[in-house]
Amino acid sequence: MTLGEAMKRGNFLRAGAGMLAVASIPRLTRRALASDVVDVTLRSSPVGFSPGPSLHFSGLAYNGTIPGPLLRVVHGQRVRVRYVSGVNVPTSIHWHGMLLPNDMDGAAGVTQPAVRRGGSFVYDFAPGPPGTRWYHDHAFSLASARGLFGMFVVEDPNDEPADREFALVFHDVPRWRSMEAAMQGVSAAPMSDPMGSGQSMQMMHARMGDEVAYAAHCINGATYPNGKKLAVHLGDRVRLRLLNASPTQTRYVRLAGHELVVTHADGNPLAQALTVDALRIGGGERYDAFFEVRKAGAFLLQGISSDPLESQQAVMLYTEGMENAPAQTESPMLDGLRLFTYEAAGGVGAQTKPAMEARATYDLVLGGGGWGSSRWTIEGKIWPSTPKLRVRHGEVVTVRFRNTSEMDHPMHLHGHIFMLTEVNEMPLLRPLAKDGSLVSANGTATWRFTADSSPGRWLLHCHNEIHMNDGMMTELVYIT
Ligand SMILES: [Cu+2]
Repeated sequence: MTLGEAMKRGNFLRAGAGMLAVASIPRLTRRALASDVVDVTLRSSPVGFSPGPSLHFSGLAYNGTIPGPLLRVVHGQRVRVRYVSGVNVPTSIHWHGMLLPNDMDGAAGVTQPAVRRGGSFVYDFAPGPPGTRWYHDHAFSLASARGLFGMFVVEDPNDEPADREFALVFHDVPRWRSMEAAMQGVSAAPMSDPMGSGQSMQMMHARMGDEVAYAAHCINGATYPNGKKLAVHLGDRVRLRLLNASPTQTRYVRLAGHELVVTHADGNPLAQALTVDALRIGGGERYDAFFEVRKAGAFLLQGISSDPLESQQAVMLYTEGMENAPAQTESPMLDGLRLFTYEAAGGVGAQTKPAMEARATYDLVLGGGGWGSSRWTIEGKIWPSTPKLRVRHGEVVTVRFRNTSEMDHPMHLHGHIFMLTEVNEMPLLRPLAKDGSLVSANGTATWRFTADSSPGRWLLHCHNEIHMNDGMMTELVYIT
């Protein structure tokens, strides 16, 4: 039986669902043919979600699991995903970070009608480019915040092999009342960034009103120590695929006792790998990081934040025989650590500064979000009144964001990979290929890309669910 046949017979999804509990990804055979079509059915339904004892929530799930099944193909294969809705809210599936035909993008009300309960939609495309991508609901009903998301790995046949590979989805369970309050700008939840992340106390107060409080922080559907422990061997070179699927929060992640070599940002290879102690992962972002198991023991891969519940967001790795050893942990502070930032990965240097973009095609001011305000704006407007970005096919487009608000915005562009060329007035020596980037509070960011995707309407929005639903969204429109 070929891999394609195995997948067609349904082993693909069973393997995917199993791997979520296990997190480990077995390597696929290389015999897969480019002509293979992987058939997948995703069914959404309400579920009781229990990431740990005495933690019970009502959520929405693809195929009964939160996160949804890990989808994995070899680059060159096609997928045909039949989505069937079993939930009462409008839904759709967006394939985040993929370059695909516009009508497959899954933006409800923009590229397709929303799918209603009992209805279905078939997504048929060749997943790419290779790398760590993901999929989630995109119908503006907050359904992704309730559990409709999963990782999608497009395996790159040219990647250097790892001894072991783990797919880890960081996700959070919001307190719904605080989510609703945040939509109105009157939430009392505090900011959760850890000490040393560069956010001042002053900002902590300024930001109150739009932060969301969380009832649980999870990795792959479980809180620590209820998740599956991950077995590694001394000397292993381990690849981590990390996704921050949080509706609103930036995640800081650290592996106790080890440094991480970051190789990919949003699934795309970095020009130069970066060795760090901790990663900063904005909402919707993915990072691939390698580490070498240098000593026997048990150690935690942990989310770091000032939220007291953040200790739930950890998973234990252990070498042979150390499964029940006390796990090594690290302090929840970032002070003095080498942190993955765009500036660190892309390099900033006064001497060899490349010329700043002479003139951006589009200058976009991000604003809004005052106390009691339910408006997050682009150029002072909220969706759908925001100014559209009109581009011609083949045109090189630069978009410069200036954030005048007190919160970071993880801005995301559908259907394109852009180069992040400037951050906070500093040009990057090695621009980063990404599909989203944090535009920091009162900071700037510049994207450059060629408008060579399939013609149509491509959304550009903040990936913070509150901000997107409160209006911080526009679109890129191809004109002829
Ligand atoms: Cu935002």
